Amino acid sequence: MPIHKRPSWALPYSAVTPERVFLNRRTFMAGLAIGTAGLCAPMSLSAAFRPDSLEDLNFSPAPDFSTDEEKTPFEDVVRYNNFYEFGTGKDDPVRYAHEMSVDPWSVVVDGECGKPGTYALEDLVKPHTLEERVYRLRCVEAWSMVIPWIGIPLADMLKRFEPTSRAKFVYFETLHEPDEMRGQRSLFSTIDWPYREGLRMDEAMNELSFMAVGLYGKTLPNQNGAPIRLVVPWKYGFKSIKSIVRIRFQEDQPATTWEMIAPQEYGFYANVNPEVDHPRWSQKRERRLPSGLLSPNWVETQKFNGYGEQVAHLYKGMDLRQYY
Ligand SMILES: Nc1nc2c(c(=O)[nH]1)N[C@H]1C(S)=C(S)[C@@H](COP(=O)(O)O)O[C@H]1N2
Ligand SMILES: [Mo]
Repeated sequence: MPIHKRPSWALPYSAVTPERVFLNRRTFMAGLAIGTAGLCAPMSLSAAFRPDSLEDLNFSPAPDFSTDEEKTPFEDVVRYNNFYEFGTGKDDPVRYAHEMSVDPWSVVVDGECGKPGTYALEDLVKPHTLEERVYRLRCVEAWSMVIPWIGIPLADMLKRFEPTSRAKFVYFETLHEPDEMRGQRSLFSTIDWPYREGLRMDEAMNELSFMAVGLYGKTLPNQNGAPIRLVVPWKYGFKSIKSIVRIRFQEDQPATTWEMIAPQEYGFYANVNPEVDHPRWSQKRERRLPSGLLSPNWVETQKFNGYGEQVAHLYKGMDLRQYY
């Protein structure tokens, strides 16, 4: 049996035949699970997560958009996560995200645009060449990672939907599927599901905004937001919404999950900023993973997470203490 099989959109366009376009990933994965039952995942990874089930992607490196800082090891990127749909513990996503089925997957596009509709994942991704971008990810909780993402510039994807001049914001929504997402079944959850995020249109169209479908050369693990998630590297991690099922163009600023929960602590803009502390902790530095008790690996937090050259102009004349 094949060891590596690629989703249709991972192949060069010339290699995509009509049959392959509809290649059923779930059927393939089921076959793989039986075929490799005798192999073990590395002991350091949860039994529920099988990195061998991830599929290789074709991509070209985008060095102009990538940091050459040391990458956070794969094991940390896929084991230490925030994905409240599966629980609030850092290891809940790696343990439970396999309960979410990601194939087939489609995204509803609506609102102020010329090409609304329900798009199959393949149709969103196929027209684009995948890029690899190594970005810093800075969580509002003061830890950070350096992750090699694979995906598509968000602007390139959004332009295909032909946003109208009334589109001032773009809104994103995560899958709402309590049967598959145990955090959504929890009686203690403070989140009004689905998880929601949004960007101002000029932020969405900035060259750094990225729609990721993979990391470390493979399709996204479920715990990292499979099959498609946003990556906005100059903003706190909670803006980088996972497992997206809706994209809506709108005139008004959308309500977003963390702002809805605690507006005095988390704003709509959420730009990384060491000068504006969180009400309950400092944002001046961050633990760069891997980080342990004996070697926490503190580093200085940079304004706009070090991406000021590309994005500072978006906020000219705005008081970043007011618009946090
Ligand atoms: N749907 C959804 N998206 C989400 C979250 C979440 O709980 N649910 N957590 C966010 C937060 S707080 C962070 S720091 C990043 C973490 O991404 P990672 O687990 O891939 O490192 O995902 C963001 N996207
Ligand atoms: Mo975060």
